[in-house]
Amino acid sequence: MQVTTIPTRPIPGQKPGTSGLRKKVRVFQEPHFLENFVQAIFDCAPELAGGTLVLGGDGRWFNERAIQTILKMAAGNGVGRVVVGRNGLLSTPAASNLIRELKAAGGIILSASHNPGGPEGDFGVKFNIANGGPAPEKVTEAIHARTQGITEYRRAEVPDLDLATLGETRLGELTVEVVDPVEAYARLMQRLFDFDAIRDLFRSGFRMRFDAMSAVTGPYAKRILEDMLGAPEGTVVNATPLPDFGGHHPDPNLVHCAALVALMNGPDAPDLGAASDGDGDRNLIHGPGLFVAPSDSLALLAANAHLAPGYAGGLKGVARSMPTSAAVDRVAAKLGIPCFETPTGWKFFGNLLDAGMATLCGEESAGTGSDHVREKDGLWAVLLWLNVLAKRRQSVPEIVRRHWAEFGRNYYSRHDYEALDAGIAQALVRDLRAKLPALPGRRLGEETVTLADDFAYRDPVDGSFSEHQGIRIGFRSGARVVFRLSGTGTEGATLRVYLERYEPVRIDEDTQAFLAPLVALAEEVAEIKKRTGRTGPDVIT
Ligand code: VG1
Ligand code: CO
Repeated sequence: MQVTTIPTRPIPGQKPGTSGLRKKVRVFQEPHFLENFVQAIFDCAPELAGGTLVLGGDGRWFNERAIQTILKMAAGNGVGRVVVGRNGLLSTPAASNLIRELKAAGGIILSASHNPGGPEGDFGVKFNIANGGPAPEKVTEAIHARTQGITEYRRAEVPDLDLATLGETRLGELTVEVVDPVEAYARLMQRLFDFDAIRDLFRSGFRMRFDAMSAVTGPYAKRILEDMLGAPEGTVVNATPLPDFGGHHPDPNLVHCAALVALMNGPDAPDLGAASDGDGDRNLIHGPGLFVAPSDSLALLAANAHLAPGYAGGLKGVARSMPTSAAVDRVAAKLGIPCFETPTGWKFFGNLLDAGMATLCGEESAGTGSDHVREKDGLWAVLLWLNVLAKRRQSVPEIVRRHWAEFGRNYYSRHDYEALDAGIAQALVRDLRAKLPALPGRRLGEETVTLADDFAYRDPVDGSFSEHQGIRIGFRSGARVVFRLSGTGTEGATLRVYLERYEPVRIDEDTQAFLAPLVALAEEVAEIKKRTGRTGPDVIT
């Protein structure tokens, strides 16, 4: 096997964001762009040499080409074994599981998650470490630093590999194994959940629709829901992964899941509507006539997890990202377990899970997961819901309303302003930050400010410190507004405004109407419309 060393030069902008490096497909297709970043990963993770690497992606445009390139580079960099999903497919949680089961040194996951795909869409590369989780900031920072000094990369001159056939192939010293992407993951789900009870639920006439959004979860959901759990054929829709996701945003929210949402609010709604995103780590849960906000879903799952065999022993603790609502905090208080508040992005949960300090984690952005892997997991959340429904034999709306009746309701919404001029968005945040010291004690509308800061986090396990993780303005009433710039977009800047207001008794208010006074305060203090010229958010979730 011949290994070539190819001279290259640093390419600016190879800084991983909230979840890996995301760029337009055409940027990744530019000469050396992918290779530089992948070589930087190999240079910063010497444990890959001689070790096992898990490799796969969500099947979007450029997935297979990138996999062929990474295989040649793995051979050129002395990796011992690469385990790759058939046809290059692996959902993010399934990749995390394989890394753990195989005791691999790490994994490379190719995805831009909920971002659109296709030749004009987005692509992404994420490096996961041996615990199965996204590389922590100190690793992603080292990779970025490496990209700025890179001078060459190594590639074995070998032909493309057949990714459609299961089995092993040798590329010089490297062994490549093509595996069924679903098998190990399905076995893991079987260990965690009461499949018999869920099978009985479907047998009793329970109806469900799972929208795979033409993304990676199709094959997983078909195998598990329809083949193993006996849901009728056709329960899973848009089940074939397409390189352009059928032209849609594979983002499971009220805007991009319009057909499912319409069905769930119609006269013939099934008992459960669910969906997942491009790479299978997010989930949407919708009951007949009632959307379950992700922050509420996290709280509900924490309160009911003991009904599933995998969690029958109880939870060690829970964790949520800072902008996620405090609904789960109330459940933790009742259970007498700790609740951690981390910055946005799954990489901050890894240490808590590894240290056995938390069992369940979640984010307001439709991500929920547990210590079974080190990523959020869309289908896992759906199966936990099914397990709870199978045991409680109550409808989704009934379970949610009982929860609110017991704990009160954290009304919650996120307003996104997308593709803003980056300069304007950064100035908005900078000026807002400058105003913070003067805010405490000030009256805004009906509210009095009690907290105004830029969230910083010290990891309780390794002491690492992360600053500028979102501006929080908290009020005496317990309501709050959070502002942060997205770290996953590829066009201009996206401003996210997170709104939350707790109400102990009135649980039937309309969310947007209930939060309207907070929206007005957010405008008063941040001048979003005035500065951006927008009349309102692009996406409300
Ligand atoms: C968004 C979400 C965040 C999530 C991240 C990755 O990040 O807000 O909660 O962890 O996407 O999710 P940001 O920086 O754009 O707000 V996924 O499913 O896109 O990997
Ligand atoms: Co995702």
